[in-house]
Amino acid sequence: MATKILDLPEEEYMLPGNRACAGCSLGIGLRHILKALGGNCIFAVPASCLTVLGGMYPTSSVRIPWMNVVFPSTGAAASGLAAGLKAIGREDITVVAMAGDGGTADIGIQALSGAAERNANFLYICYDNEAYMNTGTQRSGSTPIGARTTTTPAYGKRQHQKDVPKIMEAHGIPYIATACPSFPTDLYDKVKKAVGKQGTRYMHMCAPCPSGWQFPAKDTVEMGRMAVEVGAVILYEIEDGAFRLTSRSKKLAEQGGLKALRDYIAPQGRFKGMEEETIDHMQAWINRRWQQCIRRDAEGQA
Ligand SMILES: Cc1ncc(C[n+]2csc(CCOP(=O)(O)OP(=O)(O)O)c2C)c(N)n1
Ligand code: SF4
Ligand SMILES: [Mg+2]
Repeated sequence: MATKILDLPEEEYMLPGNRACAGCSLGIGLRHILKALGGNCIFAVPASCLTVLGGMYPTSSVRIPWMNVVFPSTGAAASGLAAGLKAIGREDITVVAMAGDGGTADIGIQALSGAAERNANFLYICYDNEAYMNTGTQRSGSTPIGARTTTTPAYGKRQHQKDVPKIMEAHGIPYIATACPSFPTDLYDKVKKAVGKQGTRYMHMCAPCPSGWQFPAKDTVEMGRMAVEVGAVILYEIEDGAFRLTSRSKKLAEQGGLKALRDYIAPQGRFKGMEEETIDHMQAWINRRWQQCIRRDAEGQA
């Protein structure tokens, strides 16, 4: 049964205060991920906004063991941690690799793919703020079409996002899920489920970024909600090959479909001046993915 907000554990593994920007969704996401892990974990984190949030030695904003690793190495570093824990008989501790979209979709994909092919025993969480934010908002493989970044300044990015969960699915790993901090109990339940499994588990968490997406810091939760309601982010899980829509995405599928993409684009400065043709391309891309997901959800339940 799905967890309700009042059922979440009161124990906190994040300390008050961290170095992320005001309104960063990353802290909301990490807080619920750590609640689901119950503190029994070790993190491997490459260079990113998450490193900044975690704190600079000797200060830290989390109450868990945390290893900062080389940017392209996260999958390899987590594989090593898992092998080490196995050697000392401590497989009860969950190894969590947590990296940004640049560190996952582009620079870390080789180490991640190799680890997933070996079915190395860790949970990998990509938080997707849709650009290289920590170094000043450069485009990544996960930046959406039409978004302006410092490396796509004129017309915005010309390509669609790379579908990393789909790439991970091709590895035949036991668990894949998408999530968004604006739906914290869905995120919590998925991490809990992933922790109960062995082998490589992959989660892809949307991470609205007020600084890079250019919206007011107070609107972070609403921006994540809208991302799901227009279908820019679709909430699902694939458990041992079976696909299932979850949470708000499941409700949208049952109750009349997605909202208009323009409601999501208009409040974000990164999409300012986006050409009509590009909006149509993005809408068509979303519609195609949404129809695929609805079909797969129906098949998964047949
Ligand atoms: C090998 C290497 N290349 C580049 C960098 C510089 N660098 C540090 S953080 C970062 C951006 C990371 O982007 P992403 O993974 O999306 O995480 P975010 O900053 O968006 O949270 C880059 C390019 C580095 N530390 N190491
Ligand atoms: S740049 Fe974006 S993702 Fe990074 S800390 Fe700031 S709000 Fe968070
Ligand atoms: Mg990023």
